Amino acid sequence: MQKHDLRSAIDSLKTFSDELIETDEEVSLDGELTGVYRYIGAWGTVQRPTRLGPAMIFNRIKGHPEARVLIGLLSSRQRIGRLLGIAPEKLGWALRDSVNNPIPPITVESDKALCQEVVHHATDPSFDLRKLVPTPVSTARDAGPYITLGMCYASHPETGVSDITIHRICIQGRDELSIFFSPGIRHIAAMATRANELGRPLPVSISIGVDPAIEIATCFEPPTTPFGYDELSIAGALRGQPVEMVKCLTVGERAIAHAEYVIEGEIMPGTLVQEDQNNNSGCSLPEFSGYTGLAYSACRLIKVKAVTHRKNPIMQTCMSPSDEYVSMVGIPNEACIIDMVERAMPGRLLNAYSSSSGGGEFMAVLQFKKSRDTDEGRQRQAALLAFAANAELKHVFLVDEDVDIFDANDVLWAMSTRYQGNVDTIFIPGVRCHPLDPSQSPEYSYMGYDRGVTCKTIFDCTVPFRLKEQFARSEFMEIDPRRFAPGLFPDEGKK
Ligand SMILES: [Mn+2]
Repeated sequence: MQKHDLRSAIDSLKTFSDELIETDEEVSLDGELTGVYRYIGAWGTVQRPTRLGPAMIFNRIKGHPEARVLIGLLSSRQRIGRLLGIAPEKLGWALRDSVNNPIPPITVESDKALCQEVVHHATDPSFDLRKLVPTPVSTARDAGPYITLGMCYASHPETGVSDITIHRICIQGRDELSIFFSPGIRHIAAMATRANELGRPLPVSISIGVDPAIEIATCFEPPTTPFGYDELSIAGALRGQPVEMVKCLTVGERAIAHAEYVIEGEIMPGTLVQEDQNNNSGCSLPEFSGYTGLAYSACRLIKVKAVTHRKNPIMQTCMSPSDEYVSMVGIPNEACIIDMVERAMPGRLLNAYSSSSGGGEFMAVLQFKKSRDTDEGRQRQAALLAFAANAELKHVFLVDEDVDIFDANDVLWAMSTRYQGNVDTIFIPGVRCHPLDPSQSPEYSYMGYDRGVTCKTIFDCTVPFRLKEQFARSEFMEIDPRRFAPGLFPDEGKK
């Protein structure tokens, strides 16, 4: 089934019995919706107990009679595979191919853009983001309602090159948003900085509720997608057709034409916002690390000019510590690692997994095949390349071809029987990584490192090539089990 927007993606999920549930029970956006979904299908680094489960649509939202809210669309690797028509274990490879064969977005006329079916201008005195966009507050400590799946699109004020990225966006007032740019390498941040130097606002569109190919492509980072690479071209390649965009009505930028909601606005020069200015909670929201982030004192301010949306819009949201974030960030990270290692040493890396345990960022499992004695040690070179591909990677686990990298038990089995701590651990201390891991802090390290500086570590759980024969797993007779238990294997093809 061809997916071109959120609704066609939802329809395609309805053809599976286990991927989507709906409820007509009224739900509050004030912590209740996320509290429910934690038990339904959040997974990832979310507080236990939680589970891997279906996506969920809430049909009745307290205070928002017109809207529905979808959560967890991408909160399962199997579901993403089904949405994109790709085997779940091959997603990293498919994304890597898409990066190398980009299809740029195109612009369609306004009358073909479903996102502009209904238009609200901020000049209208009754305009209020808090009423127009049903945005969850995920916990009582949050700074406010957060738009967690807003595709921010902006262009450089001088060169005109465009970029799309998901940022942490908090509703601050009737027509004001704060946007958090993590310090360093973010491309829209660089555009906003240049516009600020020129004393100009930077037009930005925030598209919410889009084709899932767009949501995953949006999460690519440099060096795989350097400054000037429009990540929407990756979505075009994944879909085999260009993403359709439309000119915004009130600012000089484009938005995703079939989005459920589009917020049009400008990142203002010379204005910084305290993220928790409305409640002084000191917190932002639960982050992918599984911990709540600190409120940032110097967010940029977006002055909103308009909200446009489809008729009966579907708000889409995610919980940052859920498997939705793991997949959206982790699968592009896998593509980056695969691309880097394949360029350097083709044919040896069998697969890569940015695991749930690390929130898709901190931990990767690399499956490496040693075929000759000169491959010994090359697996560690592959780990170094993985660190180069993803600056926020902290731990690399190296395993052999007979280990299931998606099964944490199997990876820890390899660590239990193919790893000696003093022989197979490689420390790379004092490298800048990610401040959202609380162990990457000056208080934690006796070395006195800055926040976000860490010891990157390689855990080499591969068998030394010369000892390979001594490490063969016990083999069982190869049998087709379906004859004996047909009900247990309904969907699996013959091996
Ligand atoms: Mn970029």
